[in-house]
Amino acid sequence: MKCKIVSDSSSNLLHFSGVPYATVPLKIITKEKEYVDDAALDVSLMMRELRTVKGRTGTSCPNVLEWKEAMGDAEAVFAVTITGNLSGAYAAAVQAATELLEEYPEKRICVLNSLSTGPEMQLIIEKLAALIFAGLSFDEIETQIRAYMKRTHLIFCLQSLTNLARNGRVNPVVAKVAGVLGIRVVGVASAEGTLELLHKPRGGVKALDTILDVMAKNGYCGGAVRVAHCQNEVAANSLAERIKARFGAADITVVPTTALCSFYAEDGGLMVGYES
Ligand code: X90
Repeated sequence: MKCKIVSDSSSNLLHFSGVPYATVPLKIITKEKEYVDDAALDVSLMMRELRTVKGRTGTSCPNVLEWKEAMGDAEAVFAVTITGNLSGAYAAAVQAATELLEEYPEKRICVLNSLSTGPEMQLIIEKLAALIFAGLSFDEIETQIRAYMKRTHLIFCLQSLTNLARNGRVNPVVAKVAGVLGIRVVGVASAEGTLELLHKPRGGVKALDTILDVMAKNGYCGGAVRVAHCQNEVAANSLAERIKARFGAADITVVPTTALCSFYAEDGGLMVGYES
């Protein structure tokens, strides 16, 4: 059975080689314009333009048809979505799978709610690719990936919560306190797939140490790490070096965020997916 992986663009992974792969884009919406989170978009230009935009800005998730198109050409599909507690992307993917299976009952489709986003989705996608490559059956892959997802986590450090708060994705009172004081926040994807804010480290270096401490406390001991950064490659690389030095970790990669994660993580934001 030929397996395809489909994810939404919040994975920051618009291309993936070795297995059939596609992303469905989320969109950033302003009064004048819609930015589609695909490979054609210039993310730094979008971020510059958003600074001067007046009025509301928001996002929208892929619809059922978009998921169906991405899933439809494959015999077997694993779809990985952003947390269903902050986005409609998961519900739309489930609906797409239901409709496709009614039309083509011989297909196999498994929709995985990451309860997270960004680099934690990246870890899940990479593991899926390895399981597919190893030639496991669809059911074995599903069992193994669900077990793996219990060992993956997301921690983030953001310099602004403005877009998350304005779009109702984080408690507005908490966001206001952090935002008004211009404070960095370190938080994690909670078990329910929502934002949980943990610390307000003072200074960039302190923030990196806080990330390492939280990872260690949460069972990290040298496994794979995926870092995504919004226009902050210097901090992302410095974080990667610190993780290598402290935990002797070898498998660490750094990528820039694409549009959706850039919009919510904002300039300077770091997102870290890791294994426990
Ligand atoms: O459906 C939509 O319009 C998309 C909504 C996305 C909302 C949240 C995106 C967060 C991106 C921020 C730091 C990580 C948060 C982890 C939460 C589980 C990046």
